[in-house]
Amino acid sequence: MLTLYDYWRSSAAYRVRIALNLKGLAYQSVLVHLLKDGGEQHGADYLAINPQGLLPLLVDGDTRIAQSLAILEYLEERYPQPALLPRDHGLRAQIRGLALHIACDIHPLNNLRVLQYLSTELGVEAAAKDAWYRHWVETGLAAVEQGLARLPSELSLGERPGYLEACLIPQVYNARRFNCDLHAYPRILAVVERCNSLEAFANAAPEVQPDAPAQ
Ligand SMILES: N[C@@H](CCC(=O)N[C@@H](CS)C(=O)NCC(=O)O)C(=O)O
Repeated sequence: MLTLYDYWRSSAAYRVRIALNLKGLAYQSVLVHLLKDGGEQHGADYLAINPQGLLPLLVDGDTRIAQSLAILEYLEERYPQPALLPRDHGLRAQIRGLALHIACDIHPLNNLRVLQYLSTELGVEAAAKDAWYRHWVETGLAAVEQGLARLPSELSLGERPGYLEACLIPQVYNARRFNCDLHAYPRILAVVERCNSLEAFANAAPEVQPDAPAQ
């Protein structure tokens, strides 16, 4: 049985939940609360299994993997069907490039510890912090929007979503949470609407996770 160290609002863990669901892989969750008692990710118990102190972490037997994209790559190699990436090498690289832009150039500027550092260590006011957040999300998604225009189909696997959508949908979830202006990204919005109507995405959504607060 696969084990995912997870938190309902972690968008990096949300990527992995989507990928697991798309592949039809059952998993059990170990919930790590990112806010309680200063954040359980900083506790000795969690650091002993993931010194990076971040979610997600996937455990598959003796294999323990940190970093959501490393996890997606592992799942793709270890459990190849159904595939998350297309067969064409050029297209695979293009898709990875877009996913990496989300995971390495947008998300890390706005993750919890960065936002906490801005306010608690640097004294950045809430309005300025929100502006910072929106700036990096909106400029990053503008590039993703252009990248989507260069793909041969609306979804990255033709009629199916995969690796790219597993990264994009959580990033848009975050963008909406922070009231980013998304009207200039019609391609992204169309992809989000299609994906969110699918079970694999609906079941990975933050608000339906076991540790999400009651609505
Ligand atoms: N590059 C990492 C990012 C992981 C990450 O930032 N995780 C966040 C939740 S989305 C986290 O654990 N934050 C805890 C913190 O910032 O203290 C990945 O893709 O897995």
